[in-house]
Amino acid sequence: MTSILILSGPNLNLLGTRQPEVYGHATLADIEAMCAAKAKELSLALAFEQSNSEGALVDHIHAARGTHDGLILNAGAYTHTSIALMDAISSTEIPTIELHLSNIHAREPFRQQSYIAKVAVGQICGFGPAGYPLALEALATHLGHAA
Ligand code: CA2
Repeated sequence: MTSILILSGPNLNLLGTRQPEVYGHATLADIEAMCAAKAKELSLALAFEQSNSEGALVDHIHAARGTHDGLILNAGAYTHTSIALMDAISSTEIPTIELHLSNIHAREPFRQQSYIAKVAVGQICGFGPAGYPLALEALATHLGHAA
C-alpha cells in the first residue's frame, strides 16, 4: 500500500487559535481528520507528524526513507531558511510536495523564498486546509498510485 507522511513544522500546532484571517479556523487535528478521510478514499496509508524543532523534522524525513513513499511538507517558517531540510529531502530522495495554507508568493518578500521548492516535486499554497487533500491526490498521481 502506498504510504504518505504529512509533516508539519513550527507553530502549526497552534493553528485555529490565532490569525484565522491568514490561516483559517481549522486546527491541525481537523486537518489530520480531513487527510485521514481522503487517504481512506484513495486507499493510501497515512502518517501525520508535527515538530517545532528543525532537527526533529530532519529526523522525521530520514526515518521516512524506506517507510513512506512520499512526503507532504508544510515546513512553516523553516521553508524560508532551512538548507538542512532541503538537504534532508534531496539526500533521502523522497518525493515531496511543499504545502502552505497561505499564498506565500502574495505575502512578505522573505516568505516568497523557499528552499523546499528547490527539491520538491511541486508546491500547493493558498488554498488553506483544502490544500492538504489536493496534495494527497497530486502525490498519489505522481507516485503512480491506483486507488
Ligand atoms: O502558510 C503556511 O502554511 C505557512 O507555512 C505558515 C507558517 C509561515 O511561517 C509560512 O511562511 C507559511 C506559519 C505558521 C504559523 O501558524 C500559526 C498558527 C496559529 C497562529 C498563528 C500562526
